[in-house]
Amino acid sequence: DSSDMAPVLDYLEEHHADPNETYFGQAEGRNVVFIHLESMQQFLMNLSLIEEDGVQREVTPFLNSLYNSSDSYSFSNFFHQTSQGKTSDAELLVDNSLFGLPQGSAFTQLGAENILHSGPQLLKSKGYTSAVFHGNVGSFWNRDNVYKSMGYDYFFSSETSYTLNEENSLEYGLKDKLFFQESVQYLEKMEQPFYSKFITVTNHFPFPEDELNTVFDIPDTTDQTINGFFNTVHYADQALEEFFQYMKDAGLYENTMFVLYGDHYGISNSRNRTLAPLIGKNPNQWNDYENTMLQRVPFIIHAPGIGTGKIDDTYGGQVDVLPTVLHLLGVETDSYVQVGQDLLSDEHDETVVLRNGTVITPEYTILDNFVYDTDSGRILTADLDADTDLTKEVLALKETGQVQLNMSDQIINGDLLRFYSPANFTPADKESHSYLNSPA
Ligand code: GP9
Ligand code: MN
Repeated sequence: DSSDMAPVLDYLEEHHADPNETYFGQAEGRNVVFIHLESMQQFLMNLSLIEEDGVQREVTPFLNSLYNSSDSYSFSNFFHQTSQGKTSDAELLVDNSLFGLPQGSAFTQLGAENILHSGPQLLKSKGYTSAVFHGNVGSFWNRDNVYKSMGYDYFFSSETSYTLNEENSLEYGLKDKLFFQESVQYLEKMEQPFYSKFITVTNHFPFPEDELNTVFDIPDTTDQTINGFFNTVHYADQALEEFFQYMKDAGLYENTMFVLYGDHYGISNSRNRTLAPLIGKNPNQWNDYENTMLQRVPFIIHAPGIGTGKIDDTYGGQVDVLPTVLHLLGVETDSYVQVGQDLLSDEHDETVVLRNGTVITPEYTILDNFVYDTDSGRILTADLDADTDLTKEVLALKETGQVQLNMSDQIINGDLLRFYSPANFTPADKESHSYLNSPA
């Protein structure tokens, strides 16, 4: 009930990271374009492979150009925090600064009746309109219901805006290049500033070989899934480059802040040993520490013209995206219920918790009873019951992670946002959207 909200608010007051003056409001008034990069992992950044013709080529040349740009805040130690809800968990994390649930998908359990304080709804009072673009059926992951609670004004899906057929689509929807090409006409007509999200699909397991996609002479491992992955990743990178060109042609590029994130791993742990040599790792020294390190995903905020960009090695995760973005837009977050922290804040705590309870800091990687040195992978202890300075420190970090997860779970499970409303906030008007009449 409503009294459950008090401890959450106490936690948030203590946990809040104040914005850094240097970055606060740097992108004020800009459009925001989130790009949900299906199954993209951080090891792809600046990775080159030798193709069949013997020439060394970058797998993601366009993403790399964004990653290395002085107009980008790029993060090299950024982790996905998803679980069984996969894509939908990543969406929940990014739009709400709340975790998905330990089991199942929060999206499918949530309904249009839940109260959420999501990015699109919070920004309404700042004059933002909002939209999601996804070349698949709107009911997948219960999106058509949950987006109403999140306050999205428009949802462009295959029901409203894209015609799918055998040639133009794969298992999870419209191929990325066609998806971006068709989407810009709708984006152009939206009132500015807008908060929008593009959910890509082509780089999805099983990473199918396809006429349209065969563009990279794929590495020839014994695992077709890995080979295919590099192929669809490369295709997605080209699609992205085309999208940026459409944005320039539409005159929308300069005044937009692009927020790109990988949603979760594409290559599962059972395949990582085969992947290892391609990314400069030793397959014979493979363990859960190595698997955990591969849960890094790209996170790039690209704001044309800012010039103060950097590759930031701060440790963080998807739960930190919304406060980071809001602060760049010049929106204070101290009265909002967000369990993440601005990654650009000096007060940001570099204790990252994954949904399974694994904790990663710049110093320690804590997996069950094992503590590894994060840089080297050396085991520091295999016994958390031993009473040492190290175990005391590590247990406290584990607790920090657990509390963050618990707070988030309490908010979702108790629908606690019913009992608290930040200043200037009006809950989403769910009746006003059918999502069948998105602007054409
Ligand atoms: C489907 C797509 C796939 O609409 O977003 O999601 P995933 O399988 O990655 O959760
Ligand atoms: Mn996904």
